[in-house]
Amino acid sequence: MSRQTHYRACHLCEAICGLVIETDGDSVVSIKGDKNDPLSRGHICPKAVALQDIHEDPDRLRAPVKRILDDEGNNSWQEISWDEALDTTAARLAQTITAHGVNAVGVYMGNPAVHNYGMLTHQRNLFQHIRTDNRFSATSVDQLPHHLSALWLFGHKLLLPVPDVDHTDYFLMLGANPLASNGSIWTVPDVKKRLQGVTARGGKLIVVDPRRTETAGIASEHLFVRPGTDALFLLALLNTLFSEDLADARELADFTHGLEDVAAAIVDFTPDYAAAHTGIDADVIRRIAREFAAADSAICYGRMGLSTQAYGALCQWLIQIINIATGNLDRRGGSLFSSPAIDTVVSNSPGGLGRHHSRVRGLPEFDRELPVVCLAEEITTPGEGQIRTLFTGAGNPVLSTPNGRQLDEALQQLEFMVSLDPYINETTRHAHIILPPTSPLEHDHYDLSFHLFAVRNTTRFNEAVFARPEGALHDWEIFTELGNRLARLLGTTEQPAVAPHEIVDAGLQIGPRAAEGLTLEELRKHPSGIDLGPLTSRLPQRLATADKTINCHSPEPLADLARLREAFSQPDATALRLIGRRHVRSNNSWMHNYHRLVKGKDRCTLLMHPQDIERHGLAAGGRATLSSRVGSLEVAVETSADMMPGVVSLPHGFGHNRAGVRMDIATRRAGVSCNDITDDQFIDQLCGNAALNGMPVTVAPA
Ligand SMILES: Nc1nc2c(c(=O)[nH]1)N[C@H]1C(S)=C(S)[C@@H](COP(=O)(O)OP(=O)(O)OC[C@H]3O[C@@H](n4cnc5c(=O)[nH]c(N)nc54)[C@H](O)[C@@H]3O)O[C@H]1N2
Ligand SMILES: Nc1nc2c(c(=O)[nH]1)N[C@H]1C(S)=C(S)[C@@H](COP(=O)(O)OP(=O)(O)OC[C@H]3O[C@@H](n4cnc5c(=O)[nH]c(N)nc54)[C@H](O)[C@@H]3O)O[C@H]1N2
Ligand code: SF4
Ligand SMILES: [Mo]
Repeated sequence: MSRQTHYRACHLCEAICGLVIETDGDSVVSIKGDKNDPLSRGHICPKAVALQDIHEDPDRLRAPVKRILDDEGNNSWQEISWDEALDTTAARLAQTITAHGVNAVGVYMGNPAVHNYGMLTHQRNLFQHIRTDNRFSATSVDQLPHHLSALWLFGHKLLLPVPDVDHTDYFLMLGANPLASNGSIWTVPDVKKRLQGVTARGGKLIVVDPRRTETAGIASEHLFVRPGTDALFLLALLNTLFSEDLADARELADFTHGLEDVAAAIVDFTPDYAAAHTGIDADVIRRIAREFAAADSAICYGRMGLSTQAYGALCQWLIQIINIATGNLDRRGGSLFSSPAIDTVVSNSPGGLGRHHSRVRGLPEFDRELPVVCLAEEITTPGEGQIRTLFTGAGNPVLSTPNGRQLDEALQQLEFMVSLDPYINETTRHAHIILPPTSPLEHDHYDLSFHLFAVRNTTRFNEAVFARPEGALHDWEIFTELGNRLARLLGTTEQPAVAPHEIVDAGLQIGPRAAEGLTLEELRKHPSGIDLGPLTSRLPQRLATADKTINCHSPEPLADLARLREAFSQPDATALRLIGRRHVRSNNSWMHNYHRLVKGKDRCTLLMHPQDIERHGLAAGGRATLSSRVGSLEVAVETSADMMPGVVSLPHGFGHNRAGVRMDIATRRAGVSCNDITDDQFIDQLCGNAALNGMPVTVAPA
């Protein structure tokens, strides 16, 4: 019998659900939830089965390819050997570095890199030989503000408190839709049931969102908010807490200071002022502040809608200040720090802001990465430090970063581009060489990122489901092989090939839970995972600040209040603002090539309130031209009374109709790319993070 049962955590999103995968020879027979996983308890979503589809996808590259011009002058791709691919790439990188310096090499790393532990452990085997200032990643179209608030308040970019949903009495959620996303910076498999648990216990879930989302649909209360005004709402909550003497840091008071400075700095941000701009009634704001303060335990949590907007960093900082000022940080049922088996807080640098700036626009680095909104201009603007050669890994910035068309064009100007990616997509089609890794089922798996943000402490390691095909390389091996070839050309030091699982074994044995006998061998005996218990109070020991205190007087966000005051000194005359949306069957830009996930009705539509449809002379089901400063696109209009009037919603990650994309199913259901009209100049000025939400747009009948 060749039937086998395998255990594997799903790496497709942050929920890291345990799976039971039945195989027969080299085929997948079934993929089901693993009831014995102590974190996910058997939960899965419709994307889990796509692991099979990714593995079997005929469009997935199995060997390196190089781009050549065919007889008609069109691009075509030719399979080449690994030696040729790696030697050519190393030679081109070395040439650029020797002729123009390290900053002439740009690097962009995408989201799946964080879900693939070999990429995390081994990318430095390549990047340590490059050491360019021109590093970029999906962080700056995403969670950068979370890292900043963690750095400012807790002393380390990764010290992100986890909402203790299973024990809370009051959950105030802004700009997050976990029923579609399955949770983010909050590893919370089975989130629907957990959120329903809050209200079933008699607690409250309040959702603040310009769209009545799936999550709002199960909430006790939903509040429409005008996009980009949440900072005023959060400030008004804080203002009420201070002015009504409701602030009480409780157990945190012994090691927390600066709250009085915050109180003094925000006296003018009243509920009435917030109401005028947010669309949320002043009395409602006061009531929520009082309810939040009165609850035994409460959570304030905000995600993409709060971080990728013009005041993202300020919003994320205010959220933590609210949690601190009400003593809900580090409290059961509030937001707590996890106790993972491998502590990436210790193995990562704390992070820093503005230690160098981008060459063209002067935007600040964070954690040695520049905001990706300035990638295109760094490629197209001549001068010393201009990017001439680009490495992309597990990313698709043409679809995922603002003003994607501009980047699409800029990439054509590169002298050399190499992509570590299994697909020829909107971005990698510009590469000269594509290096495809093994499929997810062909490598082992440990989640190095998301246990840190999980609602329960657990740990699990899983072996590969299938043996890798002859000659195929894992992501981490490609990094190491390429890095060593480059080292030989540059005369730098080669790295030994230590496998990622060996690093995990060492991490477990020196980790904070080592006393519990955690070793790789032990984890192998428990392929469904090992339970390490609920979240517990960890302060002040867990703080990474020099004096082990929380100083709420953070200069950067406090200074940013002036920008906020200035922006809202006048009523907003913008008629329409654009926001995004996610769907449970989709995942950013790269999971549209699997029939099971994309079948059914078109999801790349512009949601509009019926009033707005009428006001702009459109028809539901008709087509509209959606425009911004940077361009326009044509899209089908879908009527939705769940939209706040004055706000339209379009998902990102579509637009697969660009020439040369080799993803058969995706191109047949191409959709349009929202980021063709999002603006590389519309950013959170404090940190350079993209403001993907709240962009001013216009619509007209197409
Ligand atoms: N199925 C699926 N799951 C995913 C992903 C996916 O693409 N598909 N992507 C993964 C990734 S990379 C991430 S980062 C997470 C994101 O996880 P979430 O942040 O939970 O997901 P979103 O659906 O983007 O939720 C953002 C919400 O913010 C709202 N919003 C927009 N602008 C504003 C505003 O100005 N104020 C307020 N209050 N709300 C606003 C939107 O309407 C939306 O409901 O999801 C992850 N999980
Ligand atoms: N307008 C708008 N734009 C957004 C967002 C939004 O809400 N609205 N969300 C933003 C967010 S939160 C994020 S995280 C970014 C995502 O932005 P990116 O990370 O740039 O884009 P993805 O769509 O995740 O593309 C992932 C790429 O990785 C490849 N890949 C998948 N698995 C692997 C692997 O194991 N190894 C390797 N080497 N490659 C792999 C895929 O083929 C694909 O090319 O998009 C952002 N863009
Ligand atoms: S919720 Fe996320 S981790 Fe769980 S099965 Fe779905 S995609 Fe995989
Ligand atoms: Mo993300």
